[in-house]
This record gives sequence, structure tokens and C-alpha cells, in this order.
Amino acid sequence: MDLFGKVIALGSSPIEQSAVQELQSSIARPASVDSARVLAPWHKDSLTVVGTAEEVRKAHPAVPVPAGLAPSEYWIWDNGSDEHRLTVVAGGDERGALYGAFALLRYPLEGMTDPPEKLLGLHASPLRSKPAMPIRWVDEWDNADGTVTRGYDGRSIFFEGGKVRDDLSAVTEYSRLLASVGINGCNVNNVNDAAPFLTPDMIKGLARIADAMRPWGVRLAISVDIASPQKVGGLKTFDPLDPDVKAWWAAKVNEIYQQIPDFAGVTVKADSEGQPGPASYGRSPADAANVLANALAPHGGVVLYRAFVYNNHLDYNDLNADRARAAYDIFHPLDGKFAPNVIIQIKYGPIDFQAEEPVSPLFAGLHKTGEAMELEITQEYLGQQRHLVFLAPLWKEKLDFDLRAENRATPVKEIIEGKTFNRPLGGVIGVSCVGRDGWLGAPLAMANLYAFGRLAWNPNLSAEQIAAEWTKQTISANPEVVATVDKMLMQSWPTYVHYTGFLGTQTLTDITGSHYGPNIEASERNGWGQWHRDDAKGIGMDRSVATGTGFSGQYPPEVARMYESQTNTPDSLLLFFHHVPWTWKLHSGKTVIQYVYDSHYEGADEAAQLGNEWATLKGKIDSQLYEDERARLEYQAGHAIVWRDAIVQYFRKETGIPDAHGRAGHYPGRLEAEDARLSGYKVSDITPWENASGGKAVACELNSAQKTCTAEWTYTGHAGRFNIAVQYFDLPGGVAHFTLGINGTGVVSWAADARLPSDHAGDSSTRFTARGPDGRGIELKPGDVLRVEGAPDGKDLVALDYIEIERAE
Ligand code: GCW
Repeated sequence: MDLFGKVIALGSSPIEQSAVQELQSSIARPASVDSARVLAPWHKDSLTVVGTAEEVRKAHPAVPVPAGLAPSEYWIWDNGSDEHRLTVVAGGDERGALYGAFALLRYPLEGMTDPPEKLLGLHASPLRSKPAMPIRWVDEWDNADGTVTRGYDGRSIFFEGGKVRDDLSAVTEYSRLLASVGINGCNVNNVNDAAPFLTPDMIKGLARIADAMRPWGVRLAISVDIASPQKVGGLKTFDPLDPDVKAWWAAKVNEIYQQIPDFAGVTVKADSEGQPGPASYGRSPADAANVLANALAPHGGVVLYRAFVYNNHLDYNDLNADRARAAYDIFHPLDGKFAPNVIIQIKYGPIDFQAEEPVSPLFAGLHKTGEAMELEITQEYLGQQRHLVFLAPLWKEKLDFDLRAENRATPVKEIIEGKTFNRPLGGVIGVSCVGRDGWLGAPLAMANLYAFGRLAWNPNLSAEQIAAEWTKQTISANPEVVATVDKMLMQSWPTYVHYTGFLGTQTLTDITGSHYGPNIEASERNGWGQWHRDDAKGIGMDRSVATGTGFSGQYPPEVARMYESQTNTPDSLLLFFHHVPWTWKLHSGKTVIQYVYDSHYEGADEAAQLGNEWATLKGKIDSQLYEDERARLEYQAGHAIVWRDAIVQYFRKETGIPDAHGRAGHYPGRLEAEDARLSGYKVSDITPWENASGGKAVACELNSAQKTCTAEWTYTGHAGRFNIAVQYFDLPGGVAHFTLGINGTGVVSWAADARLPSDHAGDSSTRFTARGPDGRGIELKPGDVLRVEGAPDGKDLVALDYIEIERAE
């Protein structure tokens, strides 16, 4: 059955063919049953045409296509006839027609109501929309060897073994995904180590990637290493002002355009985290950006120069040192010095994609330069797709933030749209880092890629609306399902913030390693500048002008005044801007330390609640998706407890201030592995200590006669039904097996086969909860012997932290 009747393209471009293909295959989509219900009258003897406005005017002169459709804009109309329905998808250009086709597919689902007839109004009210900003790109951090930096789902879809892959079918599929939400550019390689991408062979390969993307209106961009003239070209220098260097770049760019005529441009990370840059020659970022911009300008290409430039060897003992200042200090003085086709790509916050940080003041600091906001779709600091975190609410907070530049309303979204300071070029970039095992590695994480595209198209959409659109198209249009999934998505970011960093300390993860589990001291006493400066008396970075680093003075006056004062700074950012005693009273009336306890207990409960919400969907959605996400949420709830306990026990020890509600440091029902009767297991100290309950754990050290290690405890509590949680470390390098037994009989066995980022305790700590065969708990009485038996495998030493006995509800 065709939803749209006969579908034809009016032009011959591959982009229009893609649009036709999408409309024709729409019935195969998961939500198509609902679409069919809504669109049923259309498929009788109807015709759908796709083309540019000009093509439509020529082929169907009676159709009232509006004049002046902008590039990428679409207009969708029908002739109102049930018998001979003509539907027109017209674009300001071919891309517009393609985006229109996807919008038409979304149309019945976007605002689906009961009865659905309400929506059938394309004749009276055609759909018309255009993107808010011209640059809507994803950046991938793929390396030539096929790895993906900060990617969490397998190897590169583009590269392998130093070359472009032969099979680029995944690139086609990815481009299709991108086009479906209006993304028009894709930078395919990591900003670090970009030199290998400018060799003649690689450029040939890149041209094949561009060919795969082109039918979907996605233009290829690459990251370049500013030292390429030397590294690739063999010149003695890469000084951007050297005439040979300029000539080298011009020739290289010509070589690229000969093979990729619609090449979008380049992204640059320079003088940052070990990457070479113009500073080596005393030149500025403007000097470096402009040499590339001049080479690209004749071809219509752009330079995305990243403002992520900072010194990662700061002196921790210098109370004035502040990484947050770097971007503004470096780029604000250069405003007006950049070529017109240079866009400064600014991470949303002044540090680095943290779960909570203020918006970068640099957005208000460039009035004569194009600006793009860099977001991160891959959840590097936000749970790496192993935790459910829907990012649209975080992004919206940044996009909607009113910086009050020139003391007027200047929301960040309007700055990057180019409206505020009248800049023709601007946009938003999402660091995506997809991999070939399944894009982002978790089905619900795809909502973030979707949300990114939708916000790039229209930053005024609400996070709730985007969540609902995505759920309807991807999971089910059943209103009950939509309401539940949306509630979960909307709650997920605040939940993650509640059990990780707090009040603007940033994520408090292992910042020099995996960026995944808790590691509070990892941010301190090193040159990286992600400090939170805690001690027994207080916590927070003083970034005020009066007594601190002066960072708050980089904001326009009204915002600067807010952040300058401890009392006016919102609680959520207090410790980003101020150093306060642990007993400082927040606006809520709570002390900082009590907030730490409360928010972490609440956060872990909220994480568990996500799982409970999902459980209500059983039988209402695809069963494989149900089970997959159920297991993920169970893992997340366990890891949220690891986070909670790490933060709570660390700061309780440091401050010596008890939890007013008596939870911190008291774990009723918890039996530590180090206190068990052990056979084969040896006790060891864990680093950092807060990553294990009581700072210790046990790992299996087998002698030759043994195959397994065991830990035993005698139960001394009341008789009743209980859930028994086993907290263990699922180490990489083997699949170990555990068995939980009672009085010598095995109750349940499971494999430690999770894919987790590292063998660090906080990264690998995992919880398995036994709930009994009927899910109603396990019977226990005083004197019962509980036993965990672990069979190690390879490097997985069945390491164990504790068991916890919780009354079954
Ligand atoms: O967040 C950090 C990442 C680096 C990354 C860098 C950047 C590509 O940990 O892996 O490098 O940001 O944005 O340049």
C-alpha cells in the first residue's frame, strides 16, 4: 500500500530521488500503522510530486507555490480533492524538497490527536518551514585507523586501517538519518591527529564518502591539522603567514574541490590539548583561520575554527588561573579580524561538555564574527549511552539563555542564528561519534541525534515536543507509551545531574581517563583546570571579579552582576562561580553539604524510578526494545548507587558533617565482601577509595586446585522476603560467572558480560539484583548462609564489593 499514491520527482537530481524513495517506502516505518490511519484517504488514486518551486511552477502552473522560498525551505500543499488528490512537496531548492518529504512523513505524527481528521488540512494550511541557521553539521571524531574517539558503539563507518572503507553503505544510511532532520553537513574525522586526511589517496577516499552523502543533501567537511604544510607537504614551516604555506593550502584546497565540488569546509583544533597551532609562530587564531578561509572562499567553503583553545598545564596553586576564561580571553580581542567565511565554533559551556556548566560568555563576545554552538550528541561526560540522558533540555537551557548583550534581549539561539549581530553565517554543530554496531549504542540515545537536528532547524521547539515527536515516530504513537517515554526522557538529565556532580562542580568524573564513573580528585591538583577546590571547610571556584579569577566579568553587565554575587547566582551554578563553606545556605534553605546528601539519594531513587516507568510499557511496545532498555535501566540504577555512594562517602569523610537524615555512611542490609568468610578471594584497597563501599573490595586469586572463589555471610536479620543485590566489578578481558546461593543451594547465576569503559572500580562497578523466581523476593531467616561464588575468566577476577539485602515490596 502506498501512503502517498504515486510519487514522482519533477527533476532528475539524486536528492529528489531520495525524497521519492522515502515517501514510497514510508509504509515500512514502525509508526506507519498510525500514519495509514491518518492518511488513509490519500492513497486512492492520488499523486504526490516532489520538486523545486521552479519545477513545480513549470509542471503544475495552477499550484499556488509561494514566491521566494529560501534554500532548504519547503512548502507542502494538496489540492483538497479526495478523488484525485495532488500533493505537492516543493523546495526552495532540491534539499528543501527532501526536507519537505521528511516533514510530510512526520506530519501526521507531530501533533497526532484523536480524531486524527483535525490534521488533514494541507490544502487550507500548507506546511511551510525553513531552517533557522545555515550551518547544521555533525562532527565525527573518527580516526584513520577505524577507532572513534569518544564513540561508544563500535568502529568507524568511514575508515579502517588508515583508509576509507570499501563498503560505505552505512554512510548512506547515516546520511539518510541526518537528512531526515535537516542536517546538511558532516565532518568525518577527529580534530586530533587530522594530518593523515590530506594525502592524495585519502582525498580520493573522501570523495567516495562525499558521493555517498550527496543524495541526502549532506556535504562533507573534514578536520585539518594546522601543521599539515609541514607534516604532509614537507615544507619547513607551517607559519600561516608564510607565502609557501599559503600557497600550499590554496593548492590543497583546489585538489579537494576538484574531486569534491560541494566540499563544505574544514574544522580546526589548534593550540589545544597538544595540537599544533599558530602560537608556535607567535601568530593568532585569526591568522591561521584566515589562511584557510582565503583558500576556501573561491569555492564557497567555510572554516569552523574551534574556540576550545586553552592551556592544559595551568598551575593549581594559582588562585587566579582559570581555564574557563581562556576562550573569551583569546577570541574576544580578535573580533573583526576573521575573514567572512570563518565561523568560531564554541562549546556550549566554558569548560567541556559538562553535565552542568554556564553558557560560554564568548557567544556575547563576538559581534563581527560568525558563531556556531558546539553540542555533544555522544554522551562523553553524561553516561556514555549506558545511562539514559536525553540532552534536549540541557541544550535548550543553553540555546534559550539570554546573555543580555548590549543590555537587550539576546538569547544565545538568536546569536548563533546570526540575527543578533547580523551575521550571515552561523549555526550549531553536534559531536556525534556514531559507530557501525548501531550508531550511538543505545536505542533511546537516538532521541539525542533527532533532537539535535530538530533544534538546529528550529531552536524554538520545546524539548517536550521533540521528545514526543521522536517517540511517536520511533517507538509507538500509543498515547500512554508516548506519555511514559516522554516523562522518562524529560527527567533523565536532571536525574543524572542529581547523582553525579552538584551545584556546578561539573561532572566529578575521572577527567584524565574514561570520563565515565566517579573520581572526585581526578579534577583537582593537575593542569587541566576542571577544578572544584574542595577541602574540609568549603568547596567551589571563586570566579568573581571582586575576589576571584574574574571570569564572571566576561559576561555582559546584567549577567555578570548575577554571577558576581553569591546570593544571586542560581544554586545550580553556585560552586562554578563561588567558593563557599559547606554550611552555606542555598536558596532552598538547605546547606550545601545537606544538598549533596539529599540530591544523591534522590538521584539514585529517580534512576530506579526510570526503570519502574519503563516496566509499565511491557507488552505495549516491541518486545526486543523493551527488554534491551529494561536491562540498560537496571544497570543504570545500579551505577547511580555507585555514584551516590562515592560522592556521599567522600564528602562526608572530608567534611565530618553528618547527614541530617542519617543515610550517609549507614547502609542497612549491606554486607561487605571484605567482612565475609572468604575462600580464594583476597581483600584489596580500591583507588580511588570512594569507588568501593568502605574503600575495599575482594578479587579472586585462585590456587591451582580451585576453579571458583567464594564469599559467605550468615544472615542475622528478620525473617521475610528480600531482594538480594550483588555489587561487583565487571572487569574487561573476560566473561566471569557468578552464582548466588543460600544454604548451599544455587539461587541464580549470571554472566559478567557488560561492555564498560575501563577496569577502574568506578567504571566497572555493576549491580545484579536477585528477586526470586516469581519476582517477589527470596525467603530468608536468621542463620541462613548467603554465598557468592565467582568463576573468573581471563582478566575478569569476579571482584566483589558487597551484597545488599533489601525487603521485597
Ligand atoms: O572533551 C574533550 C575530549 C577529547 C576531545 C576534546 C575536544 C577530540 O575528551 O577527546 O578531543 O574534548 O573537544 O577537542
